[in-house]
Amino acid sequence: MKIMVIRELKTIRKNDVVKIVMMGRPKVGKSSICFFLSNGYPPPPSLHPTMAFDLHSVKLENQEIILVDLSGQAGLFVAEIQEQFIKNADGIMYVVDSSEHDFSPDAQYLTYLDDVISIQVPMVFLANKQDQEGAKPPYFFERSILNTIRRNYRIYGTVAADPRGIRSGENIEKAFEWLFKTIIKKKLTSTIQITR
Ligand SMILES: Nc1nc2c(ncn2[C@@H]2O[C@H](COP(=O)(O)OP(=O)(O)OP(=O)(O)O)[C@@H](O)[C@H]2O)c(=O)[nH]1
Ligand SMILES: [Mg+2]
Repeated sequence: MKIMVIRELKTIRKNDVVKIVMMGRPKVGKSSICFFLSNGYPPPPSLHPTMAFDLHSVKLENQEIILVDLSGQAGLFVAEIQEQFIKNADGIMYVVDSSEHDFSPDAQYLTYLDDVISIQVPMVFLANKQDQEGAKPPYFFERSILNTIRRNYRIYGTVAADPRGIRSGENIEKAFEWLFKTIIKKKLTSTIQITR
């Protein structure tokens, strides 16, 4: 019996663009996170709200990754093109503003995700704006809106753009790396061929 892993690994690394979709309500920090990941430093405070979507390219371990930054304005009523991005995603980054009070729209959003995209697709949940007063810690989300999630997920408390410039970038790369590695591992296991 021969397990053809190495050849498959090379194939994945060379040809497959990994597609990650950023989701969440308006102004939670999705574009700031994309900016940080593509540039390595925080964005200027004057970021404009995203219209429909933006695409960013990031390289990690020689692998090209496309970040699809969806506008939060549409909420659950995403246009067809946005839904196509969601359906074709290899991984999801879901972002919340941890200092908000009501997260029921996010719970609704996550249920919608379960309807649209296979639960095999991993998700990283970013409890962003941890620098703000009253920000809920990651375990708050674990106990409230994430306790029914069946997909493989991790949660990170993050700071994309601290106005004081002290904590900007906190946990962003760590969260991204977890998602990337989980996607690659999943791609590998689904392409492993066993021959006799
Ligand atoms: N205090 C604080 N502010 C942040 C953080 N991340 C982003 N912001 C600010 O939040 C505002 C909105 O950020 P965006 O990145 O544009 O949010 P978005 O989710 O892309 O918003 P839409 O495109 O409208 O969906 C900006 O003023 C950012 O500077 C953070 O971690 N802490
Ligand atoms: Mg945006």
